[in-house]
Amino acid sequence: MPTSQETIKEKIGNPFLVREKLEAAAKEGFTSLTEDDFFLAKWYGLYTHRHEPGFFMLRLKVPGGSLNSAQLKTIARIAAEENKDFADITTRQDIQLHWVSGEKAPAVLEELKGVGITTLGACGDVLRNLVGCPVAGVDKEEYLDASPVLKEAHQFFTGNPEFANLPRKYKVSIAACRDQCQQPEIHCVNFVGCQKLEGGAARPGFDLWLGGGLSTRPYFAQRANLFVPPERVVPVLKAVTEIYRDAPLYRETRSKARFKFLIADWGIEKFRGLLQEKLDFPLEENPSFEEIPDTYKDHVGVHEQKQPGLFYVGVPVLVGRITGNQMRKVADLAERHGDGTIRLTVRQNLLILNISKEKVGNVLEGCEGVGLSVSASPVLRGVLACTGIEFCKLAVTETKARAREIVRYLEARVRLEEPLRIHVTGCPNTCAQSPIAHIGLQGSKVKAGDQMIEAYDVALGGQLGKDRAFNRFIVRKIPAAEIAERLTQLLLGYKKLRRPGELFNDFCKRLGDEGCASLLSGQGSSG
Ligand code: SRM
Ligand code: SF4
Repeated sequence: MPTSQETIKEKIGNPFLVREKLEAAAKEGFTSLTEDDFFLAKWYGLYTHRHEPGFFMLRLKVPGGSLNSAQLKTIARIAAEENKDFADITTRQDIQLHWVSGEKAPAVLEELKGVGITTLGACGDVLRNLVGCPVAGVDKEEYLDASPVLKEAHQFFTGNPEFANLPRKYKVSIAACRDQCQQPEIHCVNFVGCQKLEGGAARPGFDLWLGGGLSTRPYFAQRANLFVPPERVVPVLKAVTEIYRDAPLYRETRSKARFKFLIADWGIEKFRGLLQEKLDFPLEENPSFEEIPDTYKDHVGVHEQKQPGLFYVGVPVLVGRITGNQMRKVADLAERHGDGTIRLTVRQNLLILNISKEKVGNVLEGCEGVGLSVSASPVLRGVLACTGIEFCKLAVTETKARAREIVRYLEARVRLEEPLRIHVTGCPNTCAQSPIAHIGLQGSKVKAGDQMIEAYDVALGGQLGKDRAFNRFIVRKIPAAEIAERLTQLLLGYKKLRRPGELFNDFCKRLGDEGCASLLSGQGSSG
């Protein structure tokens, strides 16, 4: 029995074809569209707002987070003149605009298309924005520059009718840095940079990881023990995607339709067998791949590129929200002092690339001048927040404003040496990737008198790399108004009780859940 969403998709065949209908409907402000049409509008990156009928969120696809200054200026113009003068950088290196009015949506889409930005397949049951390393091509240590492969995969899948109707959203990363900053542990399919050692020679390529995902039932991706050379990434990804697309079981229950469940049910060995059957070249084993420890990788600050004399500047953007003026300034700095190249990161930040040594100061000063200081505190650098109740129909709580408040509160009270990942997510869908945070805050509600008020469940100890672990819920339903103070108590306790050099997660493990809960309640830091 197909789900109702499957029936809607089947009715139209190729959901990308809904565009004509959307354009006609947009002329009268989308009033003729039905709920089914709005479901399909997601294939164009268009979502209705939680509170304001007639206004939309528009998700712009930015493959590998790679933008140029002309594109950022266009986004800034739209944000400033058509919307409410801001945009959000997302955890998949995209940009979301809110307050896009129904009438203006077609013109906005045309304008974006004019500068080479698509929204096609930014949402919907398709391959979502391809996540990559934001310093691909300039990173001194990378195994190879994965940008051409990522671009090829983006071009192959975007708008491709063969892949317009997958069982569910489908997330892929392709990156070849040594830090694995694309977080291959958490996406459905991942091409992870490596080198294969063969008779004393090292061949750069990718290790294939399958079946990661977060939300209410998180899974880490598993290594398939397969080496994929760059020229075979797209054929392998195509075959993997066909297997998922054509598995009927995963269309029966929407909540079980994600790729992670298929891998968990079938196992890697069975999947490898099916993959080999689809390919006309032999798959290669990858026995020499070594997992890396969890390193903090946010690209913030000034870094030397592999190109002699050139630098990139990583700019933290608090909770990913950036104003039209800030976007214009960043675009302008990138143009004047670099070559116009800008990259977005999965940590909701941005980078300006290709700056010569003598211009670095100008870029830092220019950013500072619009409130984008590069020398941010560890909590500001490490915070992520999803959209939350401001616009999101699934939200239980506020997120971005609350995260800002937490950052300011902590900055004034706790001095941390190293960055800390605090991820604030407004419901159990975990769009801010809360299960992998050092401190994950998940929106919930709690009874206060005869009212239900906003609260957060607090989870501690998430990490990536070879000792990967999802964080554990330690205390549930802390009233929202108390959360900043409770976190302050936890972190002051950490500072006081930690052993020399002890990292936050190791400290939490040593203290145990009860000890952490006691610190969170403000009672445990005296010893
Ligand atoms: Fe998400 C749904 C925002 C990354 C798991 N997500 C939504 C929607 C579209 C709400 C809706 O369906 O009505 C949110 C948009 C509200 C709005 O108005 O802005 C939304 N998700 C986001 C973003 C913008 C959060 C952010 O502030 O960065 C991220 C956009 C990424 C992008 O550019 O494509 C975003 N969402 C994620 C991630 C993290 C990731 O991809 O690395 C996850 C967890 C990883 C995963 O998918 O396993 C995630 N979003 C979900 C889910 C739960 C899916 C599931 O399998 O259970 C939903 C709900 C759904 O799909 O039914 C959801
Ligand atoms: Fe919305 Fe929940 Fe995702 Fe936050 S985690 S954007 S509240 S669906």
